[in-house]
Amino acid sequence: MSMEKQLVELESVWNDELQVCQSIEDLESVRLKYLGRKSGLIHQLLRALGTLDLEEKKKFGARINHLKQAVQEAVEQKQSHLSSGPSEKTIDTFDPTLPGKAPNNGHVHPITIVMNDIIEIFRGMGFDLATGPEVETDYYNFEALNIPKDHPARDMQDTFYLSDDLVLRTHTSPVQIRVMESQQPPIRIIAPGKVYRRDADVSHTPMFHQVEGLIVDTSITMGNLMSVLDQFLKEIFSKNVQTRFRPSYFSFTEPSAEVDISCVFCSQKGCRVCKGSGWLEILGAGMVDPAVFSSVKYDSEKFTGFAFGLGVERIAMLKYGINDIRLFFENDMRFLRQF
Ligand code: 2NL
Repeated sequence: MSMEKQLVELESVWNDELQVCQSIEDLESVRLKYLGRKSGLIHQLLRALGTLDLEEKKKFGARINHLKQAVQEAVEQKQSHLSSGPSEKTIDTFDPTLPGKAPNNGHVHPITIVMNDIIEIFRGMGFDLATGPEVETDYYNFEALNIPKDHPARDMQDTFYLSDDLVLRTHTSPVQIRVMESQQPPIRIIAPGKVYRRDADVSHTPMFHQVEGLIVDTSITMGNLMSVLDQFLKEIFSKNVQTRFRPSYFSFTEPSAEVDISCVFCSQKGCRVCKGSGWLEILGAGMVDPAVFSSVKYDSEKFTGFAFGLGVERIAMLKYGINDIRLFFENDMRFLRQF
């Protein structure tokens, strides 16, 4: 191609190429294409001058230098334009009326909600809160509660042993033993907290939450136990639920009872959840066994008391209609967001 043709071509396209640059990077590649030392198009033309005669050298040399200067100036101008503030494209497409990204708000875990509800109901009845260690000795977790060495509750299958003498507490009863050891009746406490058992399926997790309650005074009766638990269950579920007390056995209470509520899913017509019985088992309770009073050196001729224990996850599952306890601990936001 002749020098004339090449020059005309460059003169006609360089400015268009420069103007469409959107970024410093675009601009740099255009700059290299025209002004690059080794293979830039303008330097190629300058080198080609050597093959021309003197007249043409002068004529084209002046035009090429003129072009080079124009490109240099335009590149510098474009450069300062691109590096100062947002490009025209950004301004065109920025829409301040679009909604922003909403952050995830933190909120209270469903187990904490139900735990707080339970605590509030018992506080309303005059119970004080008591807490204690999650790592317990064999004595506080079992021995003081009249759970003998060969009792199935002590089985390695149910209990996390940390050593011969230390366990992860399997219930919050040891908290109540510690309170009774340190003060005389009257006692009216609830002991909420985490407990641990070697168990895992749709209704058991290795860690779960329990609330135990204890009243000790002169002349506490089974009637007191029944009225306190009846009132609690009506407050936590609905004033329409019925309660039922069935005889049971725990080594730390005598007599002992298992407490049921009328099924909250089928109003006692019989359904899958209550297995057609119309009743749901909800907690265990009883009159404190004299053997427990003797562990804490209370005079069981003078004092009587009642105690109960309930699982917070079980109550939350029944309140919210959840059929798999593990959902509480998977931290799937789609589940947790619903509460
Ligand atoms: C259950 C229900 C229960 C207790 C816990 C208790 C605590 C002391 C003395 C006597 Cl310090 N009893 N707690 C009583 C009855 C039931 O838990 O289903 N447990 C297996």
